Amino acid sequence: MMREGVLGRALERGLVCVGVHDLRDFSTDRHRTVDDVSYGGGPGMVLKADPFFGALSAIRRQHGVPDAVVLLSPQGRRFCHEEATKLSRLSHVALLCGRYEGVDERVRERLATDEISIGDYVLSGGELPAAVVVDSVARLVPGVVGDQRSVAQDSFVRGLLDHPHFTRPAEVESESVPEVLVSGHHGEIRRWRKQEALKRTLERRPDLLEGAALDDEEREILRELRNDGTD
Ligand code: 9D3
Repeated sequence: MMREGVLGRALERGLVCVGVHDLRDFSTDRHRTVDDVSYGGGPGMVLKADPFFGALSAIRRQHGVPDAVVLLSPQGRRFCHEEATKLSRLSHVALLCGRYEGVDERVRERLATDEISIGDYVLSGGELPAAVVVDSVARLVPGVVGDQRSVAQDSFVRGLLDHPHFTRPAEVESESVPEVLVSGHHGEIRRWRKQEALKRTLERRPDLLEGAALDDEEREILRELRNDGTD
């Protein structure tokens, strides 16, 4: 997955580097066991601490001490763009993935510097969340995304959802492109996009508006949208 697209090109160009380590390679028995029953009983297996300590030692030996060791877990704080930005400024981040019912608490206590969840839904392990973190962080590394304007315009940077996008042909299934976009009036186009972005954000993600950095025009449009019908 990571070898495709923007991240794939970044890996090829050496702008970012991702290493994957199999915990089983750091197990200490001939069955390559990485899990065990839970102290205190209960269903489900728990990932043993030892393979994590072994893996981290190998990583430190090969690449030096990481600047952050992030445990992906449902108990972590919610991953967000700001978090991605912080991680993108570090040169070496280790991501620890859990499986089964959980990870031995000593991993959290002794190895992790951060604990992150990607959202309130249950996955079967931390590997997909780790890939999500890698993708979002890599995009923020200078040079990875060709046009830095795309990065700057991203919804969660601005605190607004995107406006609608259209490309050719002008008509699809009898649906035509909004007139304003083909009018050539750049001022009107800018205002329309702001209005659509604000409309969507107000409807779908009003929580984002709390932290949004709005300009004067956007604040005025928002006032209009909120008053719609009342004056
Ligand atoms: C029964 C309690 N569950 C915890 C909420 C058990 C459990 C569910 C899923 C234990 C581990 C997992 C595996 N998930 C992850 O490791 C995980 C995860 C996720 O499931 N959702 C969102 N983000 C993440 S980051 C790591």
